[in-house]
Amino acid sequence: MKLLGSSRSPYVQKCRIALLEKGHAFTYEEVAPTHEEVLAGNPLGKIPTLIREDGKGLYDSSVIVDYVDGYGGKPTLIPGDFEGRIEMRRWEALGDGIMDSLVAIAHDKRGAPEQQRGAEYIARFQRKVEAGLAAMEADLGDKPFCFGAAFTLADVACASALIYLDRSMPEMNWREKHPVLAKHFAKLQERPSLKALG
Ligand SMILES: N[C@@H](CCC(=O)N[C@@H](CS)C(=O)NCC(=O)O)C(=O)O
Repeated sequence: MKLLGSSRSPYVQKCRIALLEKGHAFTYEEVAPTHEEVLAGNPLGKIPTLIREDGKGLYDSSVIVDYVDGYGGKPTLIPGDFEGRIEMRRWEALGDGIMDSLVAIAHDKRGAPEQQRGAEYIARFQRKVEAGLAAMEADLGDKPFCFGAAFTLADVACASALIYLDRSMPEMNWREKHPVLAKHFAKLQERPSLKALG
């Protein structure tokens, strides 16, 4: 299978972590959302787009992670039981929501001055990031992983959000306020999948 995307996109990094953790053979191509292969595989013209072995295109990151997990191999990212699956999806929504807020902030800051929506707009999304991190910190508690006793999609979601947070808002200094999360992230960063992202 082939993953199309850019390492600047947190949703792409999320899929790369899932693929690397599962150990599936895949190629990765750095392309823009406007690339013809993306448009051929995804009518919405977005990255990440996954091209399956049979040529079918898959999107978005949530569906790609589901596919990658169901394709076989270990670790199991999405537990089969109802409560476990719902918890996974909630963690994923939390991670995606933090990334969505950071993307909104980054887009606004990059825009032309006359298009920028200003301090109150940025502060609104910053509050979502803060609240999302606080929820992650509380949910993690004293557990060895975000959900249960093993690495799952919850940890993929947590890691991809924190990688992008460090990249897009290094000035935020979130580790002081969220020491439990900081410790867990440091542990996740030692995993070969995260190291392989470069
Ligand atoms: N919810 C989607 C978000 C994907 C997304 O917004 N990707 C951005 C890059 S970070 C993109 O391709 N934007 C191009 C566009 O919307 O035209 C996912 O989880 O895959």
